[in-house]
Amino acid sequence: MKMKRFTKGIIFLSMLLFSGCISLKELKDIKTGSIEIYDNKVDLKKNWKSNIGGTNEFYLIQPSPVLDDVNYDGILEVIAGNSKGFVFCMNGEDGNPIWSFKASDAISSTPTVGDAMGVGGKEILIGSLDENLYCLLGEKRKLVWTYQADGTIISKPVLLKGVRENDISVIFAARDNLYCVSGKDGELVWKFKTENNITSTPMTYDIDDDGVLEILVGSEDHYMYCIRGEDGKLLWKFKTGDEISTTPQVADLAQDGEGKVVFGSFDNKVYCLDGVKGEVIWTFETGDNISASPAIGDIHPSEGLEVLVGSWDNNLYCLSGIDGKLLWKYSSGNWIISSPVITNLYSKDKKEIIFGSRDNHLYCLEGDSGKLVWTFDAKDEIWTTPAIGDIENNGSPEIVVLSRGNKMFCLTSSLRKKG
Ligand SMILES: [Ca+2]
Ligand SMILES: [Ca+2]
Ligand SMILES: [Ca+2]
Ligand SMILES: [Ca+2]
Repeated sequence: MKMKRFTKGIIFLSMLLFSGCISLKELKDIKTGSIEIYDNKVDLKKNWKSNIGGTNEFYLIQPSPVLDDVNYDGILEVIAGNSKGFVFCMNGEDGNPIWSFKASDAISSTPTVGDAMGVGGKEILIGSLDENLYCLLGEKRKLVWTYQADGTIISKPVLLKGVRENDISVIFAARDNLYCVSGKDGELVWKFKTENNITSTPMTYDIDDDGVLEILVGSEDHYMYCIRGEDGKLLWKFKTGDEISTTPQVADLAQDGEGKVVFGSFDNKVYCLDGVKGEVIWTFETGDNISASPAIGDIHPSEGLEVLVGSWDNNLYCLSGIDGKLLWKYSSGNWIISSPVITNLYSKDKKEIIFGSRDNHLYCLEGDSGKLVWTFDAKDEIWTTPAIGDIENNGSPEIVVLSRGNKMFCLTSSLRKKG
C-alpha cells in the first residue's frame, strides 16, 4: 500500500502551523536516548541533546541538519530548520543557538551552505512551504535575498558554477518547476517545468565530460531528467513505473571514466542509467517504495564502487555499482526514509555506514560486511539524514541526528581507549 504523503500532506501541515511560536529560550533538554554497542573496540557517547521544536507529520518534508563552520571560528555549527518556520544556527559543541531566522511557514528543505554570492563568504540557502527560497548570511542573522517561487520548496537547493560568467547559480525546485537563479541577488536565469511535484534534490555533474555541468533531477511525474546547466534545456528523460523523490547520485561506478546515474523510485526499483544517453545499465528490485536517496562509495572489496540504498521494505541494500548485484543487506525494524551516510569513524581504510529508520534507531554498520557496530535509540522515528563532522577538530567525528519530533542528538564515536 502506498501513501500519497506529499500533496495532501502539505495542505494538512499548513493547517497545523502557527499554532504557536517558540523562542530561542524555549529550546530545551529532552529525554535521553539509549546506546547499544556490538563491537567491543568502539565507544559511542552522547554530547548533547536539544529540542528544536515543531512536529513533522508527513514524509519527505522534514529538513535534515547540516554541519558547517559558518562563522569561521574553527568549530562547526549545526544549521537546521523546523516546521514552525525557524532556521537555527546552533553551536555544534553544546547545541545552543547562535542565531535564528523565521520564515512565514514551515522550513521544508534541507539547507545548503556555500559561497552563493561569489564573494568568498558562506551563505545558507533554504526553502519553505511559504514558497520562498531564502539566502541568509551564515555568520550572523541576516537575510541577503529572497526568491518568491510558484510553489512549495521541498528539495535541497544546490549551487552551480559556470551558468553565467563570474556568477554562481542556485538550482532548486518549487512544486513542478526547477529554477536557476543568480546566487548574487536571486534573479531568475531559467526555469524548467516537469509534469508533477519535484521533491528530488537536483544533482550536478559534467556527465558528457565537455566542461559544462548537467543537472539530474527526478519528478513525481515518474521521470528522471537530465538538463543542461547553462540554459535549462532537456538532454534526455527516463520513465520509471512511479514517482521519483530520491536525489540521483552520479558517479564513475565502474571506474571507466563514465558517469552513471543512480536513483530509486516508488516502483520499488533502484536504477542505474548511462549518463550520456539515459539508458538502463541495471536495475535492482526491493520489496517496497524507495524514497531515500542512495549513497555511493568504495566501501566493499569487490570491484568498482558500491551503491547503498534504503527501502520501505525496512532493508538497507549494498549493491555492486557495476552490475547491481546484492553484496549484503541489513534489516531494520521499519521503513528506511533516511539516506545512508558513508564515513570513516575508526580508521582510514575501513568505512562505516550511518542511517536512521522509522523503528527509532540510528544504525552504524561496517561498510565491507554490513555487520552491526552500534545503534542509538532516539525513542522517536528517524526520517532525516544524519550530519557527520568533527565539530571541535579533535580527531573524533560527531554525528548529529534529528528525529521526527525534532529532537536533536549529537553523538561522538571513537575507538575505545586501551588499558
Ligand atoms: Ca564556527
Ligand atoms: Ca556536460
Ligand atoms: Ca568496491
Ligand atoms: Ca570531535
